[in-house]
Amino acid sequence: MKIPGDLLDTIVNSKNVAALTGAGVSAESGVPTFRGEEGLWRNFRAEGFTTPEELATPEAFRRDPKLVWEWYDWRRTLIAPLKPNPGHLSLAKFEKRLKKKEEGRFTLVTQNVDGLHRLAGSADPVEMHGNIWFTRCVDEGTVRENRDAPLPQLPPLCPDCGAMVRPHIVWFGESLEPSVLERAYKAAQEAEVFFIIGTSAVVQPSASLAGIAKDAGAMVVEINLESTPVTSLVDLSLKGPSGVILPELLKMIESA
Ligand code: BV8
Repeated sequence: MKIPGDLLDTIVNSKNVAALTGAGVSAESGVPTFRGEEGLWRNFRAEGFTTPEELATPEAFRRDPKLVWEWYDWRRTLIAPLKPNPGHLSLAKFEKRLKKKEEGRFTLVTQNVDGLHRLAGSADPVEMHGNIWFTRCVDEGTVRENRDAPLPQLPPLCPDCGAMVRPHIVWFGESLEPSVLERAYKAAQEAEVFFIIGTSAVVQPSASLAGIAKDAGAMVVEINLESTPVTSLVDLSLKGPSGVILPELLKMIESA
């Protein structure tokens, strides 16, 4: 993998780094992406819904909570045995390495809900779209971790009040938690180097983070199999699987 010397120096000497990841980072762990050929949006057929993108909405949940839970239960059961791949692990190692530097900061912002960054050792990922292993009571709002896969009952009920619980996930048309958004914007505005990895960069507001980082003076690096709507604004575009590129990049940084 070739990286121009000046760009590599910037990465090696940076003290404040942020990364935004998408489903592509988990693809090599076996987690289906959303929009690819094998993507989730194509391979889950449910009568009455043309695309799963319609399933990931509060309207769908109001209309047919059992069906929406069948989709999430299917995904949870699929990803439960899966492990972080070298891409996740390299990001966790990079974070630890940076934090050893004086004033070193690394913020991992992810659109992924699979929890694999945490499993890989990332300390405190900003989970923009929530986490598939957490549920939220529709009445009390209580958030609980629940790793039953498959779930014994669909839809699952709140153990306290008996109301239905929903996935603790941000659906289309729902606003992201303000505190989560604030952390993500701050990370993009303050980063010296901003990585955007394994995302089709179509979902807002996550997709706007690369432009915010760029406008704030960061060097932006994209890692993806293909070009995306942000490729034209990045300083460095590394084409290939993140599970191969990230370990190689980390080796170059460590031996620089
Ligand atoms: C909101 C559900 C305020 C949970 C998800 C402004 C402009 C236009 C539209 C909007 C806008 N603001 C808001 C919207 C509407 C909407 C939106 O963005 N729509 C898009 C589709 C146009 N946004 C929202 O509704 C957001 N809310 O903004 O609130 C508001 C409220 C009301 C009205 C307006 C505004 C909420 C967004 C969250 C939605 N929830 N998921 C779930 O079940 O997961 S988003 C869904 O897509 C996933 O969560 C996923 O995280 C996300 C992004 O997908 P990617 O991660 O990028 O995955 P994808 O498959 O698309 O791409 C994979 C990429 O990896 C590809 O590029 C591929 O090449 C690459 N790849 C594959 N393998 C590898 C690889 N790369 C490297 N290595 C590999 N091995």
